[in-house]
Amino acid sequence: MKYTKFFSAFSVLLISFAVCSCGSKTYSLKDGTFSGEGEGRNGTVEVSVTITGGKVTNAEILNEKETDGIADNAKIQIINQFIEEGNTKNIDVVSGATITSNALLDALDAALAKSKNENPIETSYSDTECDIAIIGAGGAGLTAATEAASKGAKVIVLEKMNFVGGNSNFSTGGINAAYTKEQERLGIKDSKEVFFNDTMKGGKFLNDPDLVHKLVDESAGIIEWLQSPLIGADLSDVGMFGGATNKRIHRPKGGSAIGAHLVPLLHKAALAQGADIRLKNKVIDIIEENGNPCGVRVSYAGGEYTVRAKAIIIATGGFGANPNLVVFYQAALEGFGTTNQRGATGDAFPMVEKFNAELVQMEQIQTHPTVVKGTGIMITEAIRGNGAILVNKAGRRFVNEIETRDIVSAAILKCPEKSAFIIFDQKIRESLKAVEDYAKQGLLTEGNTLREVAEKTQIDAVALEYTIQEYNRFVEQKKDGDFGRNPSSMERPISQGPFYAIEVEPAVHHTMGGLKINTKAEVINKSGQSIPGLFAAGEVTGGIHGANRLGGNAVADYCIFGKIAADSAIEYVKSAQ
Ligand code: MEZ
Repeated sequence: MKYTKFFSAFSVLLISFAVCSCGSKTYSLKDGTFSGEGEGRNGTVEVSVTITGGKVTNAEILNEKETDGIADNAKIQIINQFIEEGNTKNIDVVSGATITSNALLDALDAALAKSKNENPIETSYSDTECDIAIIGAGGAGLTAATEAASKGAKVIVLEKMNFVGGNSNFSTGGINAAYTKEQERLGIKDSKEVFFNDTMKGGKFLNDPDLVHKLVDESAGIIEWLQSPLIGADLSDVGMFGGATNKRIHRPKGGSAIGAHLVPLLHKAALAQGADIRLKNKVIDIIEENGNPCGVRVSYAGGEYTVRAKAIIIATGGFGANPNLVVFYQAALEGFGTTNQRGATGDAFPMVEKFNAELVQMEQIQTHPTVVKGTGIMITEAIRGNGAILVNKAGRRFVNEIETRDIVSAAILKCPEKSAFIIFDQKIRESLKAVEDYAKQGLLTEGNTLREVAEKTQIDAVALEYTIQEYNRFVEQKKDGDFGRNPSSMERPISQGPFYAIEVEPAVHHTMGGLKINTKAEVINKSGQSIPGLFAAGEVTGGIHGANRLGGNAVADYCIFGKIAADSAIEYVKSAQ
């Protein structure tokens, strides 16, 4: 009797435990329903996974706040594939929904891990050394990692989030560059001088002119570097953007979003060159020896460890997702939404206090004027550059739509609803592939006629029809009689249905202040000297954009100064040997 009981219990155990190989992890699965969590764009994603007979038989999302559209596709695709395959090994992130996909994969892995018989074999880290430690795997960090590793440096990249790319994942418009081969091929006349002047004017001349000269001088070269076989980017489409005199924003063919194109390429290139990229590894301190930086202290799920490094590059991004810090520096931004990913919290600033690092222009915080009301989803300026207009609820234009972001944002905030509508037609939609992502996310209000769009959005229909008629006349005359808009952004009338509207409002987009650097991307202290072995690039730095960044200059900034930071760090490492 005793033995019978033992054997039946044993056979149940045999049935309900099975071995599942999940990537590098090996699980023995136990029957039951297990929950797991991952961090998504808007908060925690919680899933449950049911194991029956040692196999995954069901998976469900219990809680999540991710946006609709592409995120929904990602959810359905990933859950279905997971149920089919029983693990996350071969599941790719869904393009355009990287953060949601990673959150879901993390949550599924966490649930699977709970059903395991033995601990999954997690990567564990211990004290180590390298030539260059890079803090942050956003655009600047990945660029620096690719450059440094391609030149033979031993590079470790520490990223606190569960995904690479940071805010660069969401960059849509493109990368500014002047006097490029692509402009020449397309017959666009531009010059470094005009690019410099546009950037300084856009920044209200608060920009550091040396840094702007560097940005402009290196811009054509960075396009070639990004297009080289090392990265393999497509930047063949050149468009018009706010505050620019000439068409100079470079983007993939057809005007698709640059972030979704460039981030995976940079990630792949950095890995191919041998950079060691560690996700969910948060730098909690920069350590010092004789008063100089000599490494970083890192915290991860398994504990803490130290990476001693000959040089350190700070590429932690801005602080647009830290409302307390935003309001501390700009009280007027209380209550504003943000386009930023959750990790953009300005973690580096307290870590560099002990080195007396200088912070500049922290109060210069940019709002992006066209962010879908109540979400953080930015609608690229490129759509206005390609011909869309802005109207208020009364159906009237109220600003030169491709003015700089500060001016357009202020004009929208003066509208009674503090929001406005982007209006465009089928031809403009077809001119910019990025719009298809908005359509997939269900962000477009569509009508066969302008009147239908007006009815659906409660815009004054008669006024809207008149506004569009007037605007189309301006397009024909190549002269905006109302607001003096640059004719290069008025190449398409709004005349071919279906017509579209998106309601938008300004939201925090780019924090232009940060660590003071020089043209070698060396971090400067309060006495004006460079801090030995400490470099910085991207949105964590301040001074390049002055009071207002031009659209397309963030990608230029992170690529150019990310690459410079890597080159300077390598030089420093060599000279210190
Ligand atoms: O540089 C940017 O912030 C940018 C290009 C944004 C956009 O409107 O697409």
